[in-house]
Amino acid sequence: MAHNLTLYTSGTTNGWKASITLEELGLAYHAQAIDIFKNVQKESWFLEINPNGKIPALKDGDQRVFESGAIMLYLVDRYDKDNTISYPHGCNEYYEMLSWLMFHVSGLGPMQGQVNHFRCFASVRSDYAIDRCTDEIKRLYSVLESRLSSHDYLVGNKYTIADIANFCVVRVAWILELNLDEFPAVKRWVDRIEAREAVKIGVMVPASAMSTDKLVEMFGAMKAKIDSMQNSDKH
Ligand SMILES: N[C@@H](CCC(=O)N[C@@H](CS)C(=O)NCC(=O)O)C(=O)O
Repeated sequence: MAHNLTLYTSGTTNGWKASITLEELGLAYHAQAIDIFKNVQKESWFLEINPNGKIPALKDGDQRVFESGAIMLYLVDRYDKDNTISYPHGCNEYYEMLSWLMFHVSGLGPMQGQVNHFRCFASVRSDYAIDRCTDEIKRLYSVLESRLSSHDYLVGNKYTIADIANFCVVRVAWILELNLDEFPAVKRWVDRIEAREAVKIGVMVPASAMSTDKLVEMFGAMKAKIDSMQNSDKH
């Protein structure tokens, strides 16, 4: 099928969901790096593509698609005719796949974003906020654990976009100091997905994406800064 794909992205969990999906489908695309630290995603030309002012965003010819979950669904609807990483519309597994995708986009993804914020980016230290979000994240990981302890993948026994979406945040659980040894089935699933060629390439998109070693260093420094602050919670 003819296409003209540009992915606007940076090397973050949400960006990886789109780049891994494109790589898994073997699609040719142009990756345009967006420097979110310079707020390029809030510029008017970008808001024409994603009115929500966040990466990732996709253009396919005249079609724009924003929100990582919508981008993944668009790509498999249009280009995964053999259902290599998806299920056909209407079957039971299709709705199971949607369920795990929504679990991610409305629960795990945003909650991990909140822990990241309070643990690394906040200008004050709030142990209450960190603990509250971390408890919820642990609960969500235990939901994944219970599913993956009896299945290799989240839906049926096939790797799909539901796995890609959830994997992209779980692979950086170390940012939150979550020990995946507490979730052994999740850990095996992360290792299984991390070993895929398309995943190895997708997590290094765009070309400016940082390696895991660099990310560990950067987040380590941010966490040390928060640790050095006094807890600001009022008692
Ligand atoms: N719900 C959005 C979240 C996207 C998102 O939060 N992107 C972050 C990078 S991971 C971003 O663009 N941050 C910069 C900003 O919020 O201005 C999605 O799933 O695509």
